[in-house]
Amino acid sequence: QPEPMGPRAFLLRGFALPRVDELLPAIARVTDAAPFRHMVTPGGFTMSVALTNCGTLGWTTDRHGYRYSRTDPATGLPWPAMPEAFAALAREAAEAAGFPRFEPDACLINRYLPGARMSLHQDKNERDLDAPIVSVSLGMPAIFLFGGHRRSDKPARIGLHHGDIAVWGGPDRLRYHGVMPLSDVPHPVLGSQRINFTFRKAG
Ligand code: MD3
Ligand code: FE
Repeated sequence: QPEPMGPRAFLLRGFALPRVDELLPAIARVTDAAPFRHMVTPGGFTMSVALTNCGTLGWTTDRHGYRYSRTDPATGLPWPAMPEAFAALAREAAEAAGFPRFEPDACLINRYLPGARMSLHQDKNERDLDAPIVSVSLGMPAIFLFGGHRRSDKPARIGLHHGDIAVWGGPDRLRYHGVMPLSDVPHPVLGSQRINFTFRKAG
């Protein structure tokens, strides 16, 4: 029973809950090999969100710009492989939202501690803007800002909770979006953090 947020944007409340027990050890395997780190934006700001990646391509930023890279800039090694439990969940969620045959090659994992936020932005570093983006939220709740096609469009506020999956495609793929500063409402399993992972077809 997907909740529509836009013509091709859907919120699947609790869709990941049956998979959390597989997802958490898979996340731990990724972050053991490629730990969360705070990256610097081209504007010179250190992001409050810490991130890592798995899959063939990983999203990175530094003073020179945003890009997808096959290797972790911290080690020069390839990003950890995408766990099979991740890929399967992303395909199922995309299918439930009307995007069959989604084959993500990139998974960006964001970690929010209390106070961390993400300002309004568009995701447009991916080559194939026709493929959807699938995002999974775990841990503390967040207020997601879902805007329009201009930065000045007033965003809707949507609560994202542990286990929720959102899928964005078509005309909704390029909407401005962000996350309000996280309040500290510890989660019974994950404690004082929120983990969000987004699946994309980047290459
Ligand atoms: C809506 N992450 O990593 S995920 C990002 O919760 C990012 O960490 C947020 O925005 C987070 O780029 C939100 C949901 C998301 C991702 C891509 C979108 C929402 C989107 C693209 C278009 C519209
Ligand atoms: Fe984004």
